[in-house]
Amino acid sequence: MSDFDYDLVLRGGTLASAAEVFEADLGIRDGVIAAIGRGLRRGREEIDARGRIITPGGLDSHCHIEELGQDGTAQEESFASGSAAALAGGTTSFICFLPQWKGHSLAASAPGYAERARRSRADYSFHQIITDPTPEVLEREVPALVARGIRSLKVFLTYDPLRLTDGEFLQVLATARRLGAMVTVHCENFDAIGWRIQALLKAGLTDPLQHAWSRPPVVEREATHRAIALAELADQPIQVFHVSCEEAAAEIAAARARGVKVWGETCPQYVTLSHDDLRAPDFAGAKAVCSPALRDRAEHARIWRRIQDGTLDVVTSDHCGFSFATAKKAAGSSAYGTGAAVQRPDGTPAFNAIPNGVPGIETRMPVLFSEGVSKGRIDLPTFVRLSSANAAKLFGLAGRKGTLAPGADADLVLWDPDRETTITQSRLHHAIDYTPWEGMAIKGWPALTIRRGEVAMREGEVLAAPGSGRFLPRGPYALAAPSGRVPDGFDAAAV
Ligand code: DUC
Ligand code: ZN
Ligand code: ZN
Repeated sequence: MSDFDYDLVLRGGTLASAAEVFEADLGIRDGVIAAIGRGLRRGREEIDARGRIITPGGLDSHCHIEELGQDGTAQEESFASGSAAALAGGTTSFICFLPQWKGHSLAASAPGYAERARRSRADYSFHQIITDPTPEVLEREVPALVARGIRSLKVFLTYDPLRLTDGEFLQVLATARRLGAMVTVHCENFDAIGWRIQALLKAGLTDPLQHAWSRPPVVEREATHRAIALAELADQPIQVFHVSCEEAAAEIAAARARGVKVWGETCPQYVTLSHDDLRAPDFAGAKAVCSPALRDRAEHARIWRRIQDGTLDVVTSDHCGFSFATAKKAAGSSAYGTGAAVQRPDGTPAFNAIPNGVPGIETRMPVLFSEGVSKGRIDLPTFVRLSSANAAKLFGLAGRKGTLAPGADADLVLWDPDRETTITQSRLHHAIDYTPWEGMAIKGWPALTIRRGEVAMREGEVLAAPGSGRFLPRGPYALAAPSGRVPDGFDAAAV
């Protein structure tokens, strides 16, 4: 019999779960939470957590890491660097994307991608992107994938090499319904964006700001409405990715009021960055080019209201890093672009050739904590729901991730809630050469990150080794199940 009841005890911290905030000790054994209570017996190791807020480790359910392009390129952010950044910012697990290249089977797309992921220091799972839903893909490959524990699909309604037609989207929805998988959707109208881009280029309007002009809120609202309507028709639960504006959020709220199983995600960029960032001089606006586009500052308060009323109940990073010098400024090749490079007289690309995406896996939790909790917009349980617990429920990881309960993985963040600091590129661990939050004042910072019972980050130093993260297989779960309501009682997806 060991002298110790626990491998590690966090003593005297303030625990914040998705439901409540209370003071207690937390005991960890074999990588899982073994006990929560006052006056726990001794652990082999002890950490004095007085003055710290302890939350579940973050689950970032939307990030692009080391994606492989059809042209042989890999995104700069590797699994080793991206997961180091995740842990440094309090995120202990993430869900990234298995690509499908159009014209290829799932098996033939991005060969070796799942093996690359084994370099991760954080736990991980995948959403499978579907760009080419052939019968072989839908009837054979996707069921095999679900059997391996990859239980969510991602579809794009825009981007030329990625987008699906409405008919293809319906087929994906029907397949997911049969298999009990969640579908996530990038909602923007492809043709509307293309039409606006051509007109802007013709008018000689080529600055990064015009990226936002090419895809105003109505473009997102229309596609969100359509995605929800088609999901309702097929009776398939969906999550609308990266909601940037009230117009799209209102579509989600209206559908939920009708009982549709639709959820909304947003990202820190949509409550902190704006057109002002796209206007930055010396082409620096390119650093803030992402899709959906950043909106006017007035939109921030509307998105906060939709976070507060629960319409947008997951905050992810949509981390999609492209370095400024080598990719943004040089119109680096990426599926996340909207056109052939038109060079401007100074050699920089027109807005439509700037790869879309911002790096934010490390700053997601601190920005949300600071702007949300420290500024009084949300309470700690809401912070926990937004940063981990709701994503865990939505993607089949409830009970294991995003929770402070015996039996759950001991993924924890010890926050110093009073630490005032500044975000700056030099302190970040990602592989990208800038952060769009450079110079932002933050109150509240992760002092320690614990992943499955091990200290993975202490005061900015990442201790978890590449390869120590684990793949998270996901089984059937209630939120992904259809509602059972189909128009006229005729279940077209079942035929
Ligand atoms: N939006 C981005 O900005 N980047 C990656 C994909 C996306 O939808
Ligand atoms: Zn997207
Ligand atoms: Zn994305």
